[in-house]
Amino acid sequence: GEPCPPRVLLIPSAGMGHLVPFVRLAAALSARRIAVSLLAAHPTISEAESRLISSLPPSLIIEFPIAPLDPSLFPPSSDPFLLRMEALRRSAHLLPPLISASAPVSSLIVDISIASNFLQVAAAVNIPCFVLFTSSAAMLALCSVFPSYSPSSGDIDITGVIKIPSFTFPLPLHDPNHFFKTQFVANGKALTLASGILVNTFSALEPKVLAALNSGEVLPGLPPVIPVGPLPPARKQTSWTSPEMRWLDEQPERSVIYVSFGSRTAMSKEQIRELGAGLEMSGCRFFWVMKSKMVDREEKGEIEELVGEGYVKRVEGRGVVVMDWVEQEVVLAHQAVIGFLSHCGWNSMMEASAAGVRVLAWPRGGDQRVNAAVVAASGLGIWPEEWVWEGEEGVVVAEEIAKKVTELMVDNGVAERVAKLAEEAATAVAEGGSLGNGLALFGRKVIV
Ligand code: BUP
Repeated sequence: GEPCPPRVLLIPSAGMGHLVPFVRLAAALSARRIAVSLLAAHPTISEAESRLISSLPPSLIIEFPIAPLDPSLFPPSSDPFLLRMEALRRSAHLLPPLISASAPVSSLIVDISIASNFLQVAAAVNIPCFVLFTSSAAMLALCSVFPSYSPSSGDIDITGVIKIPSFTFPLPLHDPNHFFKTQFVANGKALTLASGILVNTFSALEPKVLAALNSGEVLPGLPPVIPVGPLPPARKQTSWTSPEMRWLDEQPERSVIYVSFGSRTAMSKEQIRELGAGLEMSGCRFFWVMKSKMVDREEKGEIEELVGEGYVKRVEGRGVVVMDWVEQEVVLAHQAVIGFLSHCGWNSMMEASAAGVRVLAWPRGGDQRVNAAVVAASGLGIWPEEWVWEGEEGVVVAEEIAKKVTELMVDNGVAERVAKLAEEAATAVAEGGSLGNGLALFGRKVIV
């Protein structure tokens, strides 16, 4: 029969924060008649990833038989998502035999968190390899310059472009022995091997950094940095419904604050109680996705065991609490939602800017403080910098949470700025915008 057309092989990393943007990119490429396959390693760490992969056409998936890690080399309490990333990164040598067994592959797009070894392997077999950077351009700047950073340098200051205070770095970067630091440095060093770096952001949100990444001011020798954000949802989910969505339908326009800390940030019981009390105290309507375990497979608790007996009844009508997966992009796009109390996972920030929803930033770890700084600088929202972060003792008390939630609701400056950003986000993904242009540029570089 007909020979298979060459495909772009997409190589996502562990966790929904990485899988979701890859699925969106796959849809955006397919819509432009670029054939794609998606590499998947089983079993996934979370149930949510497994469900998302199962919902895709099986013909899209290529199974990746990764090499297991030697657990004795890692601290027993290590984050399972980070361990999986390390296992994926170290399995790059298994790719060439897999590729020669499948349809011809024109190019690779690999997740930044596992990029280093894949970039080297791709160079060895002469296949163009792109990186999908799933976090902010600000984080890309940090990733680019960090390999030459020494702790005595203090804050990173790229004159006239961006300042990245060292207190905002992902915590393990301060620990010389942490394997995340080794990963991060290896990935940063390998960036110059990439044919291009696709970033899920848009120029109106991070204009200076994006320009400086492309002019060589951040790191000379970086390949083209191509903004493709905010990557739109892979499918229209207008039909998604649940009791919470029906509740949302009954709320006044732009009156509800959505509260979620992403797919892998657990919150202590003590902090959950303060947050619950704070939301109640604020008097605002709220939609709260509660999470007390890092991996969803372990989430078995009862809402009231965590937030206190009688809570759900007391806030009835004014607030809902769920301990389940919700279609966040649909919630954020709902007319009743005005604000988002968020950990600042980057996908969440892309969804908030596309929906014109203002953000109260409460970064909890990882890249989230760097992202929160983008939120504050761009006017997408506000960031109380002193709120408790990874590895710190204490809680943010109810009064403080109530005060900031109220502040966010009445902030007219932020309201104006967020509306403008939403317009810019729509332009970026519309016909003739940066998403289409970026993918066209990508296509020209890889297809014959
Ligand atoms: Br929780 C949750 N529904 O209930 P982030 C998350 N999401 O659709 P994270 C839902 O998962 P990293 C839920 O819309 C976003 O696309 C959400 O990614 C979706 O945060 C994604 O925002 C979560 O980047 O990942 O999960 O902490 O650590 O990689 O930032």
